[in-house]
Amino acid sequence: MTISTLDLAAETKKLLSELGVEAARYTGGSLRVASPITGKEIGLLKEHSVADAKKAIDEAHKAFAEWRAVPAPKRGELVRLLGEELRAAKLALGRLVSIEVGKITSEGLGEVQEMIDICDFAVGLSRQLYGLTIATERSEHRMMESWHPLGVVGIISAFNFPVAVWSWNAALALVCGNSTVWKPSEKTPLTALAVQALFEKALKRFVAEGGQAPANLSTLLIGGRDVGEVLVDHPKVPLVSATGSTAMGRAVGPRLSQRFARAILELGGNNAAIICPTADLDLTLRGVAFSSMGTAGQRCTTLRRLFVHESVYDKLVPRLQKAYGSVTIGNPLENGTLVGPLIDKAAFEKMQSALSEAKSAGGKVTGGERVENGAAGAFYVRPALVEMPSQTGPVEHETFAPILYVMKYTDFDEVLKLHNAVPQGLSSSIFTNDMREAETFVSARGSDCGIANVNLGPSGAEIGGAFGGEKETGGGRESGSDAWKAYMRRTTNTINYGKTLPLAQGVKFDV
Ligand code: UN1
Repeated sequence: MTISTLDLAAETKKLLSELGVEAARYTGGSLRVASPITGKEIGLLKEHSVADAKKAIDEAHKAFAEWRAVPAPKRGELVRLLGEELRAAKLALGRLVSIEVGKITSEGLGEVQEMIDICDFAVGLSRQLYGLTIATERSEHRMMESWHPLGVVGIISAFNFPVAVWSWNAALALVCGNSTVWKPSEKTPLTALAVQALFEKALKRFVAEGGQAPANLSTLLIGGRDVGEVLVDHPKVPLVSATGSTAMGRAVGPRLSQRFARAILELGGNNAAIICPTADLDLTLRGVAFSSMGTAGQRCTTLRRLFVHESVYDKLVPRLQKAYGSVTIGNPLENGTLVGPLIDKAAFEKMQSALSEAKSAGGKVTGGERVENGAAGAFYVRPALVEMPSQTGPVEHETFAPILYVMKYTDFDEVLKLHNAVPQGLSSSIFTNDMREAETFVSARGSDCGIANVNLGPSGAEIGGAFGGEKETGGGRESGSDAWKAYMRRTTNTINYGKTLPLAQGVKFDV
């Protein structure tokens, strides 16, 4: 079937109904959603007002007051049920992600798998919210830390991982005893409606099984910037986790710190890979191809800068050019497609202007042109490989599109400096079989990013590790490891079980 004859509005309707969303939620509203696959409308959503957003936060705050009293392993049971709902809905939700974002089928399903994985992780965590017991200098005293629920957690997510990023935050926030209020991207609210319906289903089962859960534990706000701003400025929201551009983070960060609220910021990346003389070039080719062209270059972790040692440059770069020239671009719902559409026209225009800047800076561009396939409002492109004489101009910025800037290097220490010389610090990788290079790259004087990999690309992280980056990437950490601590407040408790009152530091104060 050609793209222009696909009826995605009908399929979206069918999927949403299967996922438990009523048609009234996505018809007759003012927020128009189009599928990037066809460029055609698939939903018209009703938007929440600023007043609705304030009310939702007040309600969420009441829910928090009850939920924090439920024992953490019981809270975990709700997240376990959410994981079960997601397992049962994986095919439908994965397909909806593909339709709304334009991801290829395996990536749409992979996004839902990422949600299931974080639910499993959070369930285990619900019995492991440990504090320390610390040696005290006073006799007959005990000192310990406790971790307590924090409050309403605001979640602002981007179009490119429209549901997984919610789950990284919500699964942890919920087992940690918080309520959540979610504002998804205006470009991808349909998948958010579906996830909300699945959450409500899990909640119903939880209550039917005798679980204690308040209403409004997890709520969804559909709307634009004004609604997001309510989350950012509201005194009853002690933590906002926001994923998006560095420009967004620059606006959100200071507003949160102004009122001493916490921020988890996941902002732009400008991720690089260094290809060393001993790299396994077959493996490198596959790692680079997936990281740079996968998801049509629209991951925060997408590979955007490639430094290739001069001794392997002429072996690797022609092979990469061949892969760029032959990769299957088109309908992401079809088997065999590897590169789907860009999210919209604005993304296409930004890509074109980055490419013309690169040309003016001396770049040699292969690919990057629009691939026409009869769908006027959809934007398919051939991924672009740009050989650059140096790291200048557009190479220093994140363009959310499949552009890979390739640069030749000679000296390892020099390339490490170049690697770290951009303002962003999300993800990074090195391809080498030289143990000194590999270890140096992951050492303190190596990559300055939050994620540093050896012999795999910078994208496609699993949920068990903490996810996030440094510098203009914002410093936040989500998902695995001890990222849960950001969703709780720590108290230090000292308990005197003796009959005297020794003071710390030997202070005497006898009255
Ligand atoms: C993002 O692009 O916002 O590591 C997140 C990855 C995915 C998550 C990306 N697991 O590429």
